[in-house]
Amino acid sequence: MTIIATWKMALNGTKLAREALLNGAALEEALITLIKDVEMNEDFHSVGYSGLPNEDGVVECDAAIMNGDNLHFGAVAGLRNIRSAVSVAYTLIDNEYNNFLVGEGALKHAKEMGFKEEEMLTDEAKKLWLEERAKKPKVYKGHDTVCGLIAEKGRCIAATSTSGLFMKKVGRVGDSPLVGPGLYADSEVGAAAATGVGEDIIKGTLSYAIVSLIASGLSPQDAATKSVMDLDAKLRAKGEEPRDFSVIAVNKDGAWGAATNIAEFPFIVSEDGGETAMYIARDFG
Ligand code: SD4
Repeated sequence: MTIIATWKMALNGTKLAREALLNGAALEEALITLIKDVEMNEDFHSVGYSGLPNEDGVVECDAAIMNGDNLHFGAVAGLRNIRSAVSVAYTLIDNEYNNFLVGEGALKHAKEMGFKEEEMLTDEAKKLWLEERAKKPKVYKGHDTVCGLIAEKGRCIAATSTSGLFMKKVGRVGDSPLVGPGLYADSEVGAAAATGVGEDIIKGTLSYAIVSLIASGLSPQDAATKSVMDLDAKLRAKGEEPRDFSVIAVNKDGAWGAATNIAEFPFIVSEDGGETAMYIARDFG
């Protein structure tokens, strides 16, 4: 059993997911436990409750979950007033249609499913928004998405959750809820997920690129490194300065990898059911 998740903020959630799996929980339940732990924590300003808001001061969340057994997925984008966007995404996963809901429709569905509407903007996040708004020009700050992958007994699943870029336009959607760029899982191969500037991650369909490379015979580490290097090089070749992107990957046997084009990308792993540990990827490695 391998669990891998992005950023230091996923440490506690990964521990909870590991315990859940060791106690016999389904993979989906364990992964949602991981993501939810970050969504609910008001100390983390880039995911769920207390996320940093859009330019109008409203928290809008994106999330998705994908089951590699049947390629089913559920996703929401621009979801307001609900603490756990990934839990809402999960309610859509086995639909034949309507797997991806946005904005008003996503909120309407969440309420129909019994989720409680709550204010997502904390006093601290509001203070940061007011400070940022007072500055000109507005800038996008570094912003971390929680992504988690689990591979166990021939099953691979992936999930993501984010409040997106601080000061984004109302309705802006990044890569995180998009199957292909933000996450991908295929139990015959492996799974991958990405964090960083969605506009660049989308250009490289990064998570699907990694899973395709694993399918062609690369290890998760080599696939992660190659996909990040290739996208970085491609953007430069086209005259663009690449923004930040980092990825995690796992194959169906539980081998894992991670890569980044920034100085340091911390991520969390629990391998073979063992204790969780933090690692740091650097320089595409
Ligand atoms: C987005 N990819 O909305 C997200 C933000 C993120 O690390 O992951 N930051 O573009």
